[in-house]
Amino acid sequence: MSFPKGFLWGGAIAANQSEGGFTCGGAGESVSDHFSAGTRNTPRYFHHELKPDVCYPTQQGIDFYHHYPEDIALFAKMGFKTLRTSISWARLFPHGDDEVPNPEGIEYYRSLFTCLKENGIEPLVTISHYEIPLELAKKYSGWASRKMIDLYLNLCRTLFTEYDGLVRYWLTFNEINVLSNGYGDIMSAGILPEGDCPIFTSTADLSTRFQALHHQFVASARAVKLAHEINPENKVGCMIAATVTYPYSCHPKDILAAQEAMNQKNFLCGDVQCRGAYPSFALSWMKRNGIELDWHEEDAKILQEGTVDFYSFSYYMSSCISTQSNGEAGQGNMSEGTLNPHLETSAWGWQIDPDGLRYYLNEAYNRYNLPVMVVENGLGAADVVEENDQIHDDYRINYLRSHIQAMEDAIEDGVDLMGYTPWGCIDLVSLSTGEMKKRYGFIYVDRNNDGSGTLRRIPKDSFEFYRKIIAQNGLTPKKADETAVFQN
Ligand code: BGP
Repeated sequence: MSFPKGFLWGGAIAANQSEGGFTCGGAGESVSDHFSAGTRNTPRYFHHELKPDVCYPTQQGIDFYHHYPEDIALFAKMGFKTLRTSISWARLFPHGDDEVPNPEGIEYYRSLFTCLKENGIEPLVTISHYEIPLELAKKYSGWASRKMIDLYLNLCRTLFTEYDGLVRYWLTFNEINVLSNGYGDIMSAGILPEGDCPIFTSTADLSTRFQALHHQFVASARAVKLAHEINPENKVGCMIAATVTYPYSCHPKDILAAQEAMNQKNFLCGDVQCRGAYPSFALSWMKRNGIELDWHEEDAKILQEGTVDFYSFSYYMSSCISTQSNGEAGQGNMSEGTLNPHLETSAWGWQIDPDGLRYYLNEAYNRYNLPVMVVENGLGAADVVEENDQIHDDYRINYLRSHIQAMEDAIEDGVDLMGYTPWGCIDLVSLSTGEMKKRYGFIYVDRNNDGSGTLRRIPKDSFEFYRKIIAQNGLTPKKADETAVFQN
């Protein structure tokens, strides 16, 4: 069994981590433009006012804003069929609530999407990827306000009409479950803390956070409906951060804890977006926690009518849950838990688990019966540029190979998998740490944590590995001379 014909092989990036072009061409500021640089052990901060001596890596990213033709040419060389990228809302609507969009922003994305199409690459566009206009966060407290729904719909209408015929695949919100999981107040909801604080801080109370999530659900459902009305060919997906949680032991209490975590962390959002209603475990949990959502009369119908066309998710790692407090704590950007003694851990503390990908693909497909797409996956590692611009990233090749094998196995299990876009196909700024040093790419970008560097692009060994995978549509080598790279 191998990958279906027409499988969408590609890569993923996001505007806030790659684009740069801070305030260029009339763009406004995003909340993420105010995230300082951090490290694995020092948190990134949100600063209300920019400080002169602080590096804000989002503002420069990898300067994809100016380099995209060169970068797209490299993606085409690898044979990409799709590129997942996102738009910066503040580039299109500098204040977030402007009556008309910024023409320079509109033309920028038109050229970007046209360039992709000319290179035979289908754009897959995330409408909101940790990128909220700063003014909306300040003025309305972001998604805490219902007002955001109409503003988001205004953005969507602009996108669906301006880029009709250029873009067919859309994702409404990146990792929408970061709000239910308690990490997304600032970066996903734009609910700003009173003072400066680490970007993953949750300052909103539970009711405010779940109200913001509810607003995003309603906005997403309306966007799906609108996309279909404007062009029935449009395909719109949800995007969930797959938070694979295993029971640490066979103690029945651990099994129950893992089930609850899987429900709460993954299926709550997936059920609303794929099935069109809150699952009963979520309603019951909210009741127990005193959360009373402000529902408008039409919300239930909107959710029901705006279910997504496909289910997409990010997957990096798994973790365990224990009720017996006998394990060691794990790390991750948006998941934690107990360390799994059977797995290896990346240099940034994330546990590498290709079987977890197969497991989650089966869970998601069997639950929703919708086509599934893995829109983020990869290994963050520090690469070394050796003599003659050689970058031997066999650790990354091994990671990719094992996860591609897991996808092949899931297809054999019966999963309808439509595509794979590994994260950070070109090096970019890390979301959790703000570092450049934590690299995911097939293409190295000469840029350092402090913002220095020439921005030169250099293909790594994984570039050729992935080119071959795409050329032969999967792992199984078709020709004898293509086997070498598989024996690393
Ligand atoms: C996901 C985000 C991405 C990306 C990725 C890797 O949660 O959607 O934006 O950054 O994680 O995380 P990091 O950059 O922290 O290594």
